[in-house]
Amino acid sequence: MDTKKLGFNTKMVHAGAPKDMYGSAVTPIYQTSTFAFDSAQIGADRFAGRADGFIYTRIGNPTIRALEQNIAELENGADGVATASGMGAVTVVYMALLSQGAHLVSTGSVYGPSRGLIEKQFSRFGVQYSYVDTSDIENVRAAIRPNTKMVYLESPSNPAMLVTDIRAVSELAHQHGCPVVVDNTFASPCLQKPLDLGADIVFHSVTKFINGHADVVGGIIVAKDPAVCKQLRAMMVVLGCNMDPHQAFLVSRGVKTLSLRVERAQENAMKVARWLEAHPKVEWVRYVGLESHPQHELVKRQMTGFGSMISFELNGGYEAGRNLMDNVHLATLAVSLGGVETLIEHPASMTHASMSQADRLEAGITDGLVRYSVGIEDVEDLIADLEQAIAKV
Ligand code: LCS
Repeated sequence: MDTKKLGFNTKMVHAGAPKDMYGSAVTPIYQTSTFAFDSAQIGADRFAGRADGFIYTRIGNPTIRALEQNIAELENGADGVATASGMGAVTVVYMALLSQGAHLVSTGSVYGPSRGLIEKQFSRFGVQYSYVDTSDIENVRAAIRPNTKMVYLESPSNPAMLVTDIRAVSELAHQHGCPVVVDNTFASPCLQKPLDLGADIVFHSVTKFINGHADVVGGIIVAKDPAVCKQLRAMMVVLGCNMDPHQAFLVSRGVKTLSLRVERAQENAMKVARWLEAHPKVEWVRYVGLESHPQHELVKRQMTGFGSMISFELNGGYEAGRNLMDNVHLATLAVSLGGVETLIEHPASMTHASMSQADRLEAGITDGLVRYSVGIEDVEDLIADLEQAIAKV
């Protein structure tokens, strides 16, 4: 069935699913490392790309393929490449596009290890970088150099919740011949489609909203141009950071309820954000759905919903935040995000501890910032949990 013209929810459930010989309703787990060739000629043809068919699971596997094609359709891209983790996806993208002497322009407030990989590892091979506040396009314009080979955006960003105008930055970057890569993890394809906004490559930590059940780590990359998809796949294959069939099976199961989960979680998040904003012990709240968010108008143009990630700081900064995290009972004190369960964490000492304090502050990640990933529980229970914990601070 050609699902490309169907609606998002229909694609979520049906896109990419192959028909198997038994007519199974869901794509089975092809838990095999290798695939038999009917003849030496067929083996040679598959390796040469003259014949379709699977060879070896690091290169491709039907269960993984079903997920790749599903997410490619959800992102309106040519094809997808699944990876062992979100960081695997980041690594494949960097390795495919950056060579010695290349320069990268990126959002300052990105997931800590995405930045650390460039600053601590790729710099060893002569890759240069500028981390700027990409929510102001003038900073991107000023940062682009003749050797800039990639503009890498994370929007909304983790955890400062900065939003970048993907369309405007893509137009600017393309004038300089630079491809634009967007980490769409915080929004999910349900709320934002970077390729439709002009970006060239989009990727996810599927560990988060796409899988949504806090039981899998994984990544996926989707590109607009089929030739770029091939380049990314070739890099994934030689790096050996493929997804596993069992991982892919679980993620495919998660995708089917993506929009249901996202809709419920963002409804909760709006109520939690408004409650926090009105609380006298709360210093500030950053949620893209609040009118007080500096890019709220851009968010309404660029995204079809506000998602469920909230950052806030209590009066009393880090000490108060630590007290809060030690006193919540319903929210789990844990890193990660985007699952059905509510999580709370402290970026400065956890997810973004790899950045220097100066870089964090420049990126809007204060020491007192607490990140709250809202789940699909009853919102009254979440608010009651926060209320009793804040009362103890
Ligand atoms: N991109 C973003 C925006 C992320 O938040 C993460 C993980 C990654 C990429 C990497 O994905 P992974 O390899 O973990 O699948 N973010 C985490 C976080 O904020 N808490 O724990 C992990």
